[in-house]
Amino acid sequence: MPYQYLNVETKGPVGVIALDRPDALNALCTPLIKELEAALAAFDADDAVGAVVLTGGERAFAAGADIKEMAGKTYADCVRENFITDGWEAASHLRKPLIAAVAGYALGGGCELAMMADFIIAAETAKFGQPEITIGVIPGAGGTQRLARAVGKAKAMDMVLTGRTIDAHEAERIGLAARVVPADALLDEALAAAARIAGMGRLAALAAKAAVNAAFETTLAEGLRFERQSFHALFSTADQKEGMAAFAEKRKPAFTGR
Ligand code: DAK
Repeated sequence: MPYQYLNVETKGPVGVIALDRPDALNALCTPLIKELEAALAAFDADDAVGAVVLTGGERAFAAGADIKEMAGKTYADCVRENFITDGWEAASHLRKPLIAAVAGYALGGGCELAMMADFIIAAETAKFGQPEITIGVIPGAGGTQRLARAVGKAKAMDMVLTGRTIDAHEAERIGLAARVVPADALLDEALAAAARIAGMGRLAALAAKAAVNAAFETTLAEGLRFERQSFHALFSTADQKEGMAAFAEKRKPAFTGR
């Protein structure tokens, strides 16, 4: 499918989606979000893809939702049209592991989109922020919730109330980014991580993602129960037999995703 605002390709077992609206610093207009939803769904359904990388450009991962598109809306418009809700959660619903590779600005909806990924690899040039308060609103795509869970109340309040932007090293220090890498190594690092994940047993990777996500959605007791059941269930897979046999035989496992 041809995309206007995305570059989409596969590199081996990795699906790569690059936001491509450079004139507007990848501002996330409705048509872009619709395309993103379609591209993510296609990779989720593609058996040859084991993990997905979502990235932007050098100057911006995404500078937020499209302010010019939003500016004239009334409360009634937003409610009646369910404004910028459809499609926005697609990244958080992906079953396969998703890495956000962030260079430049990841602001507002851009930061929120990156946080929907399973982890963020940041270029040294990355700048994260939730500046919505500076334009008279608050984060609307999870910024008050996912950010607070990722970095805790103090840092989340600091960012959401002041709207200040943090750099890549602060993002890593506070737990928003998993790694910081030189800008010219960003895509290679993200692709290598995604390929490594895609090379694991597919069912184990899906289970691992679901189990970690459960930690943010359930009580500890329920999360531990979920983890235990998933762990036990993996003993019904060929990949568990293969992985453990390969370990004992001192060879690399040949996982089949079964
Ligand atoms: N929207 C529209 N256009 C944008 C944009 C944005 N968010 N960010 C940048 N642009 C455009 C600029 O208007 C400019 O376009 P032209 O004037 O050339 O036509 C072009 O990109 C280059 O930007 P600048 O000239 O401003 O470049 P600078 O280097 O001077 O500044 C900047 C870069 C990133 C600091 C600045 O552009 C900026 O402050 N941008 C806005 C950042 C921001 O406030 N972001 C938060 C937006 S609110 C929801 C889902 C999502 C959301 C809410 C609800 N639901 C599911 C309900 C999200 C809300 C938001 O993200």
